[in-house]
Amino acid sequence: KPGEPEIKFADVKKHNSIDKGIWVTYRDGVYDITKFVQNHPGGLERILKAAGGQIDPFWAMYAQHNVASVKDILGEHRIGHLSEVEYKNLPPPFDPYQMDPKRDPELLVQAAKPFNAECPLSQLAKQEYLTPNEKFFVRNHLPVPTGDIVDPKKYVLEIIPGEDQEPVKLTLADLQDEKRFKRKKVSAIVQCSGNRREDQNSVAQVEGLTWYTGAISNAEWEGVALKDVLDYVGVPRDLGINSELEGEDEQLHLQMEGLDRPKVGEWRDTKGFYGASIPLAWAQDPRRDVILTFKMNGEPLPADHGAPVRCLVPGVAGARSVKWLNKLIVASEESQSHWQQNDYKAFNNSTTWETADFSSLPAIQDMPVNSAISWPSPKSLVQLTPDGCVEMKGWAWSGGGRGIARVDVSADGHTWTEAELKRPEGQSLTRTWAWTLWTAKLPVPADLQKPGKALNLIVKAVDAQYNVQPESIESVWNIRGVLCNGWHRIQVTIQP
Ligand code: MTE
Ligand code: MO
Repeated sequence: KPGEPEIKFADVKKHNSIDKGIWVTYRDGVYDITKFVQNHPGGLERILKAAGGQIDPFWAMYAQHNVASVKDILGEHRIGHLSEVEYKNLPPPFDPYQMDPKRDPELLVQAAKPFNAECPLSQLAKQEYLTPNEKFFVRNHLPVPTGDIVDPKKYVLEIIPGEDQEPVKLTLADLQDEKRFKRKKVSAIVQCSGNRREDQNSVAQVEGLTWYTGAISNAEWEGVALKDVLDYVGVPRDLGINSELEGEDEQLHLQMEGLDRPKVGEWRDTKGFYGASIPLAWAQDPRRDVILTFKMNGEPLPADHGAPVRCLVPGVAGARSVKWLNKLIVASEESQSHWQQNDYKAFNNSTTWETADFSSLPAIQDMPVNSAISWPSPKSLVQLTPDGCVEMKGWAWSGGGRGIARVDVSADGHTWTEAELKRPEGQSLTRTWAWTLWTAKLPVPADLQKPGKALNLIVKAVDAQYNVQPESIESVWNIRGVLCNGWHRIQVTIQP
C-alpha cells in the first residue's frame, strides 16, 4: 500500500500476546490481527502459535488458507511492511514437508506440498490391471508421518471397541500373526472424489486441486479383514447391522484417525489429524471386504500410501481409506473431522459458498459410476485403422461393489459403439472393487475420415444397476468440484 509504514521484524516479535497485541507477517506484509484472532475458524489456540512471527509456514500447512477469501480477510488487517532487506534476510520458513519420501518423476504433480499427484496418463494407457506402486496416484493433506510412530517395529494401532471402553492395542506383528488373523487380499480402486475436477473448471471455476482423469489407481491390497479385528477386540459381530436397523440416529460408525498431523518446527497440532468414518455395518459386513492392509501389490505398503497400516475401504470415496492408521473408534457419531463434515459433499450447481450448508448433506461414501478415455490422449494426432476406425482405451468404475455392465463410445453423442470389457476373472457384478478396463474400435463417420479433421471422442459407462453417467458436466457441477462423472470427452485430430 502506498504510504504505509516500514516495520521492523523485531517490533513484530514483541506483539505476541493478546495483551500486547498480535502481529504477524505474511511474505513482506505486516498485519495486526488482534481483533481477528477470536474469530479464527481454526480456534484461538492455533493462531496464537503464529503470534509475533511469520504466518507463512502455518499457511503452508493448513492448505485451506490458500484461497482468495482468506487473503482478503488478512488484507483488511495490514498495517505496514518489512523492508526489502529485512524480508530477504529472514530465515527461510520451516518446511514441514522436507522429510517426505522420494517420488517417481513420471507422476503428474498437481501440488508439491502437501504432495498430490496423478497416475500418469501414459500409465493409464498401458491398461495394466494393477497400477505399479510408484505410479499409483497420491493424495496427501499433510506431511507424510515419520519416526517411531510409523516404524514397523514400534507401530501400535489403538482400537476403542465402544464408548467408555478401554483401548485395545495391537502391534504390526499382532496384525500379521496368521494364527490370530487370516490373511486377505482385495483388488481395489482408490479414487479421489475430486477426480476429473478439471472438467468442472471448464464450466465454471471450482475450489480444489486440479485433477484430470488420473486421481484413480488400482492395486492388490493384502492385510486382514477389519471385521475379524473388530471381532477380536470384542465388538459384537452384528452390532453394526443391528444399529443400522434402528435407523439413522442410532447408526453406529467406525471412526478412523491418521497419524499425519500439522507440524511447524517442534510444534505438533494434536487435534488436526486426518480423520474419516464409515458405517460400522460396512466395517463388519463380510461382503464389503474392508481390510487393514500392510501390503500393496505384494510389497510392504509404501510411505505415501499409508505405511505401515492403512484401512482400505473398497467401493467408497478415497477419502475414507485412512492412511497411517492411528486409531479405530466404534462410536455413535461420524468422524467430526473437517474431511467428513465440511468437505467431500456435493451441492447442486446453484449453491454457492455463501449458501452451502454442509450439515444438510451426507458425506460421500459409495461413489457413482464413472469412466475416462486413456488413449488416445487429448489433443493428439490419431491414425485411423484401414477400415476407418479410431482405437480407444480407458477405464470404468462404479462404487458400492457395482461392476460395469457396459461401456459406450461415440464420435457424435448420438450413435454409440460398445467397448470390449476386460473383466477380471471371477469378478462378480455385485462385489467388484477393481476397475474394468476397456478397449474400443470406433467407426469414424465417413464425412470425418479426412486428414486434419477434428474428432470428438466420448465415453460413458453403465454399471450393473444400470446407473449411467449423465451427459453434461454442468448438471453435476458443484462448488467443490467433486463427483465429476459427466460423459468424458476429448478432442483429437486425424493425422494429416
Ligand atoms: N489418509 C490420511 N491419513 N491422510 C490423508 O491425507 N487422504 C485421503 C485418503 N486417506 C488421506 C488419507 C484421500 S482424500 C484420498 S483420495 C486417498 O487417501 C488417496 O490415497 P492414495 O494417496 O494412496 O492414492
Ligand atoms: Mo480424495
